[in-house]
Amino acid sequence: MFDKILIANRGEIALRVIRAAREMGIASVAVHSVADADAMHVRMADESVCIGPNPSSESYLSIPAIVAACEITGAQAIHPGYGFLSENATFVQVLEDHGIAFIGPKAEHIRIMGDKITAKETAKKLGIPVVPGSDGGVPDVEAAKKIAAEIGYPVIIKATAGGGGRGMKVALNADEIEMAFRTARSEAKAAFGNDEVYMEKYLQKPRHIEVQVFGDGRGRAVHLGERDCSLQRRHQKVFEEAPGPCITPEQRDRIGMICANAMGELGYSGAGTIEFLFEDGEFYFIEMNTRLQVEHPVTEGIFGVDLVREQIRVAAGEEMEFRQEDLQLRGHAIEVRINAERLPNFAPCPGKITQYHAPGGLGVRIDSALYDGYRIPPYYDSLIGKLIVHGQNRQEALARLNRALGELIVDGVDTTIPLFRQLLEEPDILGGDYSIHWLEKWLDRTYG
Ligand code: MV4
Repeated sequence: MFDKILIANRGEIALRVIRAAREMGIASVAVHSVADADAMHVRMADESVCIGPNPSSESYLSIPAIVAACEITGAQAIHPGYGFLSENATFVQVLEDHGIAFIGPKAEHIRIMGDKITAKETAKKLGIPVVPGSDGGVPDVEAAKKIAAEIGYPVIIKATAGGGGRGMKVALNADEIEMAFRTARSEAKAAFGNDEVYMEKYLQKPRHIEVQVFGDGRGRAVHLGERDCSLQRRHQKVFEEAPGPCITPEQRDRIGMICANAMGELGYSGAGTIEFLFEDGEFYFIEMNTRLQVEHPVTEGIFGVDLVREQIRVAAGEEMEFRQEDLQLRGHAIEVRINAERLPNFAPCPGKITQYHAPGGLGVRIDSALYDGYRIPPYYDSLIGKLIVHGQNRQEALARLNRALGELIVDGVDTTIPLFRQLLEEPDILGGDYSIHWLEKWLDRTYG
């Protein structure tokens, strides 16, 4: 096992990794930008290194600065958290060249899943159900028209290098396809420097269901059920729950085993998430995330496992601590993302925290790097904390969430907390009856 690991991230996820390391008797090294000198992850780690100025491009994204910090402190491995360098195959390769372990998947698997066409081809080969669509890239408008006629309208055109919703265009009928194709291509070129696009049947009212997988890198892999992350605004998740309120135990076992077997065959290592659109009882693969996700605590809640500890174990070459039959789903968990943002536009709202009080009690977890008097810098993501609740069933989890939100105090900046109090009064939310478009429609209705 490692003696010391470096965390190439900041905020709540850096704390999450430091906590797992500490429980394992592993020393932690924090890295930080100038603006983050007073940040909680720096205070909580055993050691810290300033790696550069405020812009992430010169600090949290700087591979040379992070490798240097690792060599200076003697850390044997790096946990990337999410975002930043977590899905950067070049970074993983550089670490390997320097004899530093990466706490995450193999560079090859990050690369495969980073290219959406290759990801989909790979998924299909491994027996994972995919959305009907083009076989690979669509070269021109003529080809787009032909394929759309075959699969039927509406269709969606996506950037190969995209993901997370950027560079997508919908065509409802043949009149719209030329425009959609040209726009998607030029936006893809501008955003990713790669104008390749592919096409899929457009699903009109799906839910976003993602399956948590975990592999030992040597052919054994398990699944830890699904999360429903349909409540999103502009492709940013705001509310996540597990298990999915509309997924039956049979559906869970079936898609879960398909995913686990696929990851075993791939030799996947560590935590991963396979994203599906779910409509009319069918799962359709859209992409795979080769990292630990923001919403991983809801899965930890219902399975009672520590996914970060497991990531560290597997990266150190140890056996996975659980087998599929050990993983028993218990109860229901919900996470809400506390962002420093001002409604109705969700404009980032950095500033000084004048008062912070975290809720507690049975089934309540707060993952946050906030403290009284903390100054949220304007340079990074607006996520300042996550409130995660667990209950014996969905109804209990909802009541507990409402209770915990009532105890939570974050003063000095605007946050998304009031949004969640409002959402918990909506019959559709209480009933679990929502699709990927529900939140944006509700926001339009509520705030105009
Ligand atoms: C789709 C789709 C409908 N049909 N693909 C958006 C993010 C990216 N991960 C995939 N996305 C979508 N792909 C087909 N064939 C609708 C979306 C989509 C969406 C997906 C998940 C969560 C929220 C969303 C909001 C708008 C569109």
